Amino acid sequence: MLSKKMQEALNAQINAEYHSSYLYLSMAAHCQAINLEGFASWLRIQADEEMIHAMKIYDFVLERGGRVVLTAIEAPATEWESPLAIFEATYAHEQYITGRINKLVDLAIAESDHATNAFLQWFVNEQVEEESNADAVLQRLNLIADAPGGLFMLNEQLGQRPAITPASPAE
Ligand code: OFO
Repeated sequence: MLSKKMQEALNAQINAEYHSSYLYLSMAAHCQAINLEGFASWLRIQADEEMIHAMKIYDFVLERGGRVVLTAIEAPATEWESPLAIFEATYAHEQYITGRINKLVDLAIAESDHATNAFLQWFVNEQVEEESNADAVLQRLNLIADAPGGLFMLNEQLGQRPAITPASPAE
């Protein structure tokens, strides 16, 4: 059984994951509008991943006999100055999410909620990958600077990110 405080914190994280999804989908729409289809595809897949993160927590709350309470999702930005600005924002956002996950782990430990702590370790590891993925694109954009040929090639590469399966009930 989840404590009331843990349940509220996990519900807030469901919202944060959906906000992440909304943010990346907004970035994808922006990239589509400026004909960077590879960037758009990468970001759209990222948006799908975030929904899977949200649903993992949703299923965990239910499995622990908790109550899922969905709340309004904050509207994301809709315009960015450049692809570099998009990936600076992406990297900063993933660092923010890592901070949130760490606070959830701190709470689980403080409450001796070992099951939630164990569950959250998946997210701890996932955040290493999430930050690394965003940083890898950011570093390439920094290398490219203003060279359009480099941007074209990166756009092609990002377009090859494989799609993932949509969120489904807990496995
Ligand atoms: Fe991008 O990891 Fe979830 O939010």
